[in-house]
Amino acid sequence: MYAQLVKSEGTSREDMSPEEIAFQGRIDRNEKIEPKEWMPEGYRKTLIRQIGQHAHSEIVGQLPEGNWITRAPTLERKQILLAKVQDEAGHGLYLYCAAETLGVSRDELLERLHSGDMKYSSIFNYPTLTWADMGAVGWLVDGAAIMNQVPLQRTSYGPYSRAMIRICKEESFHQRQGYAIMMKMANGTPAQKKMAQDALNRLWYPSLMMFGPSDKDSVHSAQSMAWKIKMNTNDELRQKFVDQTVPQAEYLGLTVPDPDLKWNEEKGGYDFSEPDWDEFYQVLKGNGPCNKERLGARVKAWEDGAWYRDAMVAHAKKKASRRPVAAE
Ligand code: FAQ
Repeated sequence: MYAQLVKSEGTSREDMSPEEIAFQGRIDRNEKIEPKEWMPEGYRKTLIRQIGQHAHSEIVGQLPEGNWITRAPTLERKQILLAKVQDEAGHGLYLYCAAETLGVSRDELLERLHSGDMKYSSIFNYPTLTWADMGAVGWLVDGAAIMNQVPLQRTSYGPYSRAMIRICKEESFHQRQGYAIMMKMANGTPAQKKMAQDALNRLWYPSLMMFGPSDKDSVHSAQSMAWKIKMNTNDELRQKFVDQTVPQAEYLGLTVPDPDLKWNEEKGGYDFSEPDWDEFYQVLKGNGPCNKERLGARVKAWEDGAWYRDAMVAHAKKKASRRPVAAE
């Protein structure tokens, strides 16, 4: 399996240095790699890319739901949504900390997000138009996030895998709160049920895109799986997500917007239509429905907070200069 994986990336065991071979041995034995230990430069860079993008996704991911905090239908729903959005901020912070252990600063990661050099998940470039979208985001988006993140609890980099353990616990609560909203809407008035169906129609394919391009087009999967930075391919996780979610949609009495969706007895899973990959790549290029708005909101928040960061640094410097020097 390993030889087959690295072949597609053009690296073979013969091209590896003794350190790289020893490192791969540790990965193959499921040992965790810790921050100060030797690692190949490519491993470090891939982790910074993936963990950094994951952190940015959690932070930008607050915006579509933040949009509904002031319009939640009841006080209870408002409290739950506030807690969920705050959790996403916390996830972003754990993940930035994990990335920092690889020698990149948080300022640099944010600078790269704001300049468009680093990505965040495509899903957050879609709008949340009705309250039912709060249900669909929790159910589908957090559901897809968990499907991807549960295996990442076993990822080879220690700080990332430990961050994932806590994050997954919170994401499970998020997924359930989303499904609870969908149950309420789907069993409510005909107008509410229609809103729930509309949210599913709009968010189904963008949720499938969260798993990344199909395996044949995934540029990083082979090497990332050899290094156990990724534990599954994009298509494997997408299939598992569809198999888990379709019965949940049926229970709600809603229809997945895919005329070709069909149970395949032989493979023990659903056959389903691929998302529109042209749309996916357009969103990645910055041309999705909300890319400009989302990035604009993050850049504005950064710029508006400059005075506060400056004040904190000035205060810390002043305090340090007043610290008494220890007597000789
Ligand atoms: N969006 O070769 P691959 C959440 C890029 S957390 C944007 O397959 P890879 C919580 C990819 O970066 C959601 N870009 O890449 C929440 C690469 O471009 P690059 C985030 C995407 O890394 C819920 C290129 O395409 N989760 O939702 C996407 O091996 C609710 C080629 O792709 C994570 O980040 C995409 N969907 O596999 C928050 C989990 N897919 O970098 C608020 C960790 C691919 O070369 C509310 N990440 N690209 O320029 C991963 O597992 C992987 O990075 C994948 C992509 C699976 C996302």
